[in-house]
Amino acid sequence: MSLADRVLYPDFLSRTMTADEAAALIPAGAHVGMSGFTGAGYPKAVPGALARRIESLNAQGHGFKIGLWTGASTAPELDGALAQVDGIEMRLPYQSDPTVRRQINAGQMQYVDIHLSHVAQFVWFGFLGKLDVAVVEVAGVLPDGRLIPSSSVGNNKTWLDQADKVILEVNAWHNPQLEGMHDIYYGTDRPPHRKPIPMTRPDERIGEPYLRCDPNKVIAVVMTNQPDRNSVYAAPDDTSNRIAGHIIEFLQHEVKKGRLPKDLLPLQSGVGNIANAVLAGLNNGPFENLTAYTEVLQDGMLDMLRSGKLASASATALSLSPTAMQDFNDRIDFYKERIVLRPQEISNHPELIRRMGLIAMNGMIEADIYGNVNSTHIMGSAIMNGIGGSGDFARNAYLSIFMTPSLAKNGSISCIVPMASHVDHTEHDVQILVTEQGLADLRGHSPSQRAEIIIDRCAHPDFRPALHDYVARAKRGAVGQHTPHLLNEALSWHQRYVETGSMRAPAGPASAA
Ligand code: 0RQ
Repeated sequence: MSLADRVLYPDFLSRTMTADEAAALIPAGAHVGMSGFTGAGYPKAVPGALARRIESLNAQGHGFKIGLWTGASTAPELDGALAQVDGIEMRLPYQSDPTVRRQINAGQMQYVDIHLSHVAQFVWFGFLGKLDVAVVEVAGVLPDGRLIPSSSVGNNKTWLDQADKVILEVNAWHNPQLEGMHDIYYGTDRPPHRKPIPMTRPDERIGEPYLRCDPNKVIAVVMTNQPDRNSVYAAPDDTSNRIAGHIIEFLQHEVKKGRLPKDLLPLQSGVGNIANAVLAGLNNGPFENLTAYTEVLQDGMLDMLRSGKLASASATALSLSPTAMQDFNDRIDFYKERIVLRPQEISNHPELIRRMGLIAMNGMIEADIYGNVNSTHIMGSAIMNGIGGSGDFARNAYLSIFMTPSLAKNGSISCIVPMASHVDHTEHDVQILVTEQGLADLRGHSPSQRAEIIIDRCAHPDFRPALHDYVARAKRGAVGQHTPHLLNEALSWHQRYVETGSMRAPAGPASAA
């Protein structure tokens, strides 16, 4: 497929150039907003060209870096390439690239980890400074200059609107039939001019299928033909199957109690293998006619759409394995009737999440005995990925569920600890915790009641005695009985892991001291 087939706006043809020529237009120190969300829809050529330019300029002693803003995580060709040449001064929001992670944790890169629903509005508010350049991948350009989004929408509407200059990557790899799948809402505003967002159902369309862009701002159009990074999902293992089983049993119980309708409420499902396994469980489970209002659409959701268990899905990005991507392309007419891709300020909007009453299911690193959840940090200090959309959903959902295996790192770590070493979701935002051991329903329980439930239902049996022992001693030694802690011991399990490589006490499982 030639450039002329994809770029129908005649003026842009004279602005087409190579990725190297386009990258040369990005100045040092610029804030650059790039497209991309969980490995979908990121620019494939300009970031690599920019990385080559940075490498050669830095070899001449120039110290060239940019501030990099995206939708969420991208791919080795973007985050990886720029980080490898030490080209990122500051990164936001969610990332999952190993080189970026290493540089952040080495103190070489600043990382601003904000809720995904906040990013666009923080830019409109001017909280993050000026956006200089947008580099956005699209599937095509209409004769009037409007843009057909590709496999993610993320913050693209905001980047195109707010940036001084725009570089477009037109990726011919994307199925042209993506046209019409997106719903870009232009009714947002800044306070005090905000109006209610007119959506009450996940499958509702409230905007238009195209991205608007002032053609005068477009300084370069680069043609590419490269696949998205694509995710790889492990087949569900025994642990994730058991987690899925506990969640399905719980949802059935809620239906029986009349607290959920038979077709549940819209599902939000986070990233990773466990989330995907829960979707596989739901696909084989008893519920019919489900809907999803989520951030990323992973393989499990595609399976559920195909089986008919899921009637429709709203997201901001695809996050599919190569096999699922092939299936998506093969049956795009079928999926187009059932999938809507929206800007992330809409997919993650607290107003809509609260209104529609989502069932939010997200992964975590650890939880403490009182229900505080750490989604982002290892041993209190090292970033894993970022908070992503988990906070948008957890705080505002109808039901907020967090899940993890009870053990990590071959059993040397308990994912249920006396005190979380970092808190992303406070006990006030967390209603249900699940591990392969069981499910803790924390609703309506005080902190000390929660501690008993979480330890007995979720902690691994190896660590339960030490956790109970900690609570018992904390009740005797703490200054108050509401949330008893022994301040000099609360993080001792983490300290022991840092010192010895295990939270287990030398003589057995773990003791709290
Ligand atoms: O380490 O990579 O060295 O093997 O953490 O753990 O078990 O592979 O879990 O892939 O499901 O990710 C919270 C990170 C879970 C994810 C998190 C180690 C473990 C492994 C990863 P290795 P797993 P998952 C919407 C929702 C935040 C964003 C979010 C996440 C690595 O779910 O990023 O929810 N969430 N967004 O060994 C030390 C522990 C540990 C531990 C696990 N207690 N202590 N290390 N690990 N538990 C989507 C978006 O926002 C885009």
